[in-house]
This record gives sequence, C-alpha cells and structure tokens, in this order.
Amino acid sequence: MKVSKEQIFEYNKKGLENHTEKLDFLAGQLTKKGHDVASIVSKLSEFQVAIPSWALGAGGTRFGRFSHFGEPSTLEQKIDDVGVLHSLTQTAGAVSLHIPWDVPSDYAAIKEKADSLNIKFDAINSNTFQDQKDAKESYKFGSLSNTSQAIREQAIQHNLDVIKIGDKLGSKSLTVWLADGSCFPGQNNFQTAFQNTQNSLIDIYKGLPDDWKLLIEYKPFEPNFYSTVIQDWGASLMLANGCGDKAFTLVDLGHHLPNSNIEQIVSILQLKGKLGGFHFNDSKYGDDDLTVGSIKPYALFLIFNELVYGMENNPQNPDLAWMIDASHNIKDPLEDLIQSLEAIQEAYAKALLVDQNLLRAAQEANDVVKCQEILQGAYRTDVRPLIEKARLNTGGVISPINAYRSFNVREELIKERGRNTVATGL
Ligand code: AOS
Ligand code: ZN
Ligand code: ZN
Ligand code: ZN
Repeated sequence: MKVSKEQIFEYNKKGLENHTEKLDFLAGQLTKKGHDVASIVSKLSEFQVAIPSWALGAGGTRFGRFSHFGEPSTLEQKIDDVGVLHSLTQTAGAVSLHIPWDVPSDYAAIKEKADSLNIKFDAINSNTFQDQKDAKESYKFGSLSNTSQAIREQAIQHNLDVIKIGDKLGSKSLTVWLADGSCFPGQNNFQTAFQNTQNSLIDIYKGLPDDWKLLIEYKPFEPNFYSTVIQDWGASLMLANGCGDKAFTLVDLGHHLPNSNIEQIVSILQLKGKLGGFHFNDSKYGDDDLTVGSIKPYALFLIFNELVYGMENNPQNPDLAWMIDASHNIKDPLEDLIQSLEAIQEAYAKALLVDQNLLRAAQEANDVVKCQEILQGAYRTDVRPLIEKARLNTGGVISPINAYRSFNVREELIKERGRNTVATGL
C-alpha cells in the first residue's frame, strides 16, 4: 500500500479553495500582530516526529487485545505503514525501532525501503523488560540493577548489541527504559539497585559511538508498583551526569504522577543542557498512552511553549529526539497516530505564536493578568490553516484523517495482509 503523488494532488484540489480562504484570513490577522507567517509555516514543515514501530499495531491491555486487521507483521511492513503516515502528513519522517522486536534480516533492503519513503532511523530502543527466547538469564527481578552480575552483564551486552544494530541503520541514539524496581517494601536495597544501574549504564555508555546519545527514560511506577529504580527526572539526570556529556534525560509525558508540572521539568532540563528526547502521548491517570492532546491539550501547549523557548534560548541543549509513544486499544493505530501528529503540530504552532518579548516584559512588570492573556491568546488561535499550509508546501494532504479514509488505506492493507494479523511487540 502506497499513497501516490497523483492521489494526493487530486485529493488536495477539492479542499484548496476552502483552505486558502481560511489561511488568507488567519495570515492577515497574524501579520497585523507582527508575526512572520512564512517562517512559522516553514518551522512546522521542518518538524519531524518519529513513529515507534510498536504503535503500528493494536496494543491491547492485560485484559485482552482486539485486532484492527491488516496490521504489519514484519519490519518491512511497519516501515510501509510509517511511509503512509509520512506521505499524508509529511511530519512522520522517522521510525524508532525496538530490539529484539525489529531485528532486520536484510539491512540493505531495510535501509533502501526507508530511504525510498524518506524515513530516517531515530533513537533505537533496547528491551530488558521481557525475557527473550533462549536467553540464559531472566529479568524477573531486574536487569541493569539486578543483584546478579551475570544478569547485569547479559543486559549490558544486549544494549551494546542494540547500538551495533542501530549504527548499521544510521540511528544516532539509544533509548533505555528499565522496568527495574520492586513490588514490595524491603524487596530491594534502593542504594544497591541505583548503584548497579549507574555502573551498568556506564558500561553501555563506553560502547556508544562518539556521535551518539544515550537517552535515559524515567517512569514512576509500572510494572513495579512499590519502587522503580529510575523513577523521576532527578534519578535520570543523576544517572546521565554519572555517564557523561553524551547522556541525557528523556521525558515521556505519561511518566509522571498526577498534576506534575511537566513544563517546568522540561524547562530546567534544557537550561542544564540535559533534555535529550521526548515521548508524546496523553493520559488521565498514569501511563495511559492515549492519543496526544486528547485529554490535556492546554498542558501540551504549555510544554511546547517551554520547548520553543529552550530551542531559541538554550544552545547548550542538543536537538531533541521527538517520538510518539502511544498504544491503541480501540482506534485504528494509523488514524490514532495521525491525530497525535496533528495535536503535536498544533501545540507547536500555538507555542510559536507566543510573543516571547511581550511575555518577558509582562513577567518583569509582574503583570500576571497580561502574562495569562499572552499565553491564552496564542492557545485560543485556530492554527489549523497554518498546519495545512505546512503540509501542502511539502507534498502532504490538507486533511490527513479525511484523506486516509477516502483512500481506503485500512481496506487496502487488509487486502494485502489479511485480517488475521498480529503485530510484534507489546
Ligand atoms: C514504557 O512505559 C516506556 O514508555 C518505554 O518507552 C517503552 O520502551 C515503550 O513503551 C515500548 O515498550
Ligand atoms: Zn516511553
Ligand atoms: Zn510508558
Ligand atoms: Zn506511555
């Protein structure tokens, strides 16, 4: 299944008049306020978000899993699906692989496929939260933190192998998320577990190529319910600092206790030059992995406001690895991902409308009301015509969900792959 340029061209013709009318109005208003509309649109076009290979199939819960049919079952097919997303949205120009779920059998063929679809290999993920077939040691009681040296060594070696795989594909970073922790008080010695984790990460870090980054993801609970070794940004930052300059903290939006001020975390990490990457999703309760922007769009905007500030003012912080980390229990995964991409673009566009100079002046004058007016003025702007324009400029469609449905993408995928499909991964 491929979406052709002709299909896109024909599709866009129908919506062009309506789009132009809305864009002209919005661009006129924004220009009057002093915004450079062309530069906002080009920033939106440049913004690319990686699609995780494991989000292309139905996720399910521990209570069951319902197929969406036509799911990808090989790495080739997963890249094809990202290709569909990218041709419609022009924002999904990268894929994030998870090893061992996605070990390529033919590197040249995989690279060629990704190249032909204009897709890069972003951060690659290791997996020491599941026992692998034929593995000698078990991760039941932890991996990099385990009390057993043999288990730690197996987990370290796995990460070094993942780096080698990523290197052959052109990845430039390794993301480590650990399930390590404990379910009951007294089960673990906190200090030993942390120290073991630090030492293991240092061993992995030593195997990192010079132009690579190590991204350390944190999460407060699940699958362990009493303690998690890398529970928050503080633990992640300490471990990153213990490794060196190429190690950074990765923020997953769903990995915070309720009401955490994520925008503040993001801001301070950038100030310290230690924010390495992002996993986008949304949640009401915990690590729900719902569609980005579906529950707390204003919080997402506030986070983007800090990210934009950091991108403009914190040269000490590297370029970020952006990725969606979602799971789909009831939606078509590709439609869900399109909605997530749209929500990310929207929050980014609104953040670009915040007048940083005016905001700074209002902050300095302690004009609290004005500060809120500035943020909410940007947030309340309907920026969708700008996003449509960014897509049109790069060859995407005006309205991705609508196009996805009118091109019968899922039906075509079912025709190709059958109904009885199971994606590898979670
Ligand atoms: C787990 O909760 C994390 O969000 C990780 O990023 C994880 O590796 C990913 O969800 C795939 O399992
Ligand atoms: Zn994540
Ligand atoms: Zn998660
Ligand atoms: Zn999550």
